[in-house]
Amino acid sequence: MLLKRESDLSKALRRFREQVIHLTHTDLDAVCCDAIMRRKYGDILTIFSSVQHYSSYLDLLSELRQARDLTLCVSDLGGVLSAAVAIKQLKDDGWRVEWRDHHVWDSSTLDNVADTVDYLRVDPQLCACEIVYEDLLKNDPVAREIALIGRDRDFWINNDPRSERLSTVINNDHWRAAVAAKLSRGVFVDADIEHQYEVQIRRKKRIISNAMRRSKVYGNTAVTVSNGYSSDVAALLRDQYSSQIEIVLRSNGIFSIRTVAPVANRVAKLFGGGGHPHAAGGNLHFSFVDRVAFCVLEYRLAKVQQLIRAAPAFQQL
Ligand SMILES: [Mn+2]
Repeated sequence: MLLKRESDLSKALRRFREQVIHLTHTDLDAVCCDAIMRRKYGDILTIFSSVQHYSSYLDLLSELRQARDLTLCVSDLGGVLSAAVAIKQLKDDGWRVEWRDHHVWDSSTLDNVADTVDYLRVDPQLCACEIVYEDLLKNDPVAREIALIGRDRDFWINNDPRSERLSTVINNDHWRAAVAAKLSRGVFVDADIEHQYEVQIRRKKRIISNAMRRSKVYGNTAVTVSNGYSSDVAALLRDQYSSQIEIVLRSNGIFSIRTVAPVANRVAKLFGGGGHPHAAGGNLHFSFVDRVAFCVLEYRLAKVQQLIRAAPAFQQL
């Protein structure tokens, strides 16, 4: 079952007769987590969410007060302290809660969530789908292959051409769910996926070339705007400018940051975000006025300048 909007959640949950609800991220790692969960549990209710947004889904789930035999599996989402309150409510309502992740958690959140959930595993050495594979379907060769594809993309190894194809295809929830379902049946490529890949690749080329055209360099930092494909854009910026820090902004103020030094998650944390040492994301919370000003000022906007200055300051520590 695929959740389309937040408002659909209560309806979907009422209709849902099975047991496992999967709250996960939006990238290929998350889709691979979902595929392995489906392979293990059959029909599950999946919520794909951005890192910035997922605790609002936890709040919603906890407000619905569905006191029946349900298991919430969270994967590929870093812990935030606000999540612990909602999780506590779900636990009080009798839910089972399992959380598998590979982001860097701060220790107080880790302790707090560990005390609340039934099972927690956070291992930054693996990607999330490898943790799910190891925990749930260790002896299953298809699950292993799914996990390897997730790893190939998530750790930017890019040895397996299927991982680039699949991560290109899964740029909306419909395709995330479709690919997860296919992978769960051991289908890694088919005509449907190939066709969607061609469609997406044309769109991707257009978005990336716009992003490169709008890029600027400040010292070691390359910055641009792109509403999508931030990993690809960041990698291209580094290629083109030999930069140490790459910032990819969305027009709503959400940003991705990549750093050569292991400081990306620390910079992102200053702006309400988090992630990995070399790749993280946060939010500059553009107001309406900021958005308008950003169209004119672009990277000279004060909030953007703050971010551009924050990363090199960390790097010199
Ligand atoms: Mn991941």
